[in-house]
Amino acid sequence: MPIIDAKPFHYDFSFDHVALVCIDMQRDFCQPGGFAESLGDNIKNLQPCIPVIGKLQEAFRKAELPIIHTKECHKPDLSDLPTAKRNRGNPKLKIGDKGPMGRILIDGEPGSDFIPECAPAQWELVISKPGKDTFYNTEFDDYMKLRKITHLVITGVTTEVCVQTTMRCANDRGYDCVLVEDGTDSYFPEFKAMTLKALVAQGGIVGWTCKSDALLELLAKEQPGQVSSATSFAA
Ligand code: C5J
Repeated sequence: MPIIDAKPFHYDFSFDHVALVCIDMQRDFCQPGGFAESLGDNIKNLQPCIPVIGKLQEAFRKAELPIIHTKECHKPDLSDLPTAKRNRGNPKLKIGDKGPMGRILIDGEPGSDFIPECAPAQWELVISKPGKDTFYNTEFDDYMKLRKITHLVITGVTTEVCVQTTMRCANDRGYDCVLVEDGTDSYFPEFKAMTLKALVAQGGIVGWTCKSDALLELLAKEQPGQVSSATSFAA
């Protein structure tokens, strides 16, 4: 049983039942001219986690372990976009408006696509989600159950919004989640710090946090093909 150093205590899992989840590594959140900038957020604060997530993806792929990518986006006709969400914060450009990277947070537009450093491989599962919670109105839970995934290694942006929401909702559904501390970022570093603390408080009330090195060192010992092919997402 693989075990890694984590907070509030060690995290153990089986390679047959674990997946890497990469949340919303999209141009609209991480690059200039997207949704984040239209809300006045400083995208510089999201840059540190990008190479870390890239390394974790490489290691999970090499070990033939599943990776799931989410993207927060809406249908072009906005039928899955609540008016309250569209108007919240009175941004310069609202969801669905045309910006420098196409229509803001609309599925299929360049801005809603993944940044190249963290892009999915062709065979990896991509979940388009209309909310902050990856389970809301998506097939995520069905896929995880079908593949008997019980342990989620969570990365992505932003820590206290889609990442935290997804981890809490996963915890309520019985998943054991570890959030990678250097594999997540927020526009507000103080929110990131508080979220990391809150998740592991009270004996891991929501789950665990760990450093990427702990996972990378473990995975470096794994040879491709040693782990079960039952978790492969190849079509
Ligand atoms: C936000 C997200 N921050 N992916 N979305 O609106 O956290």
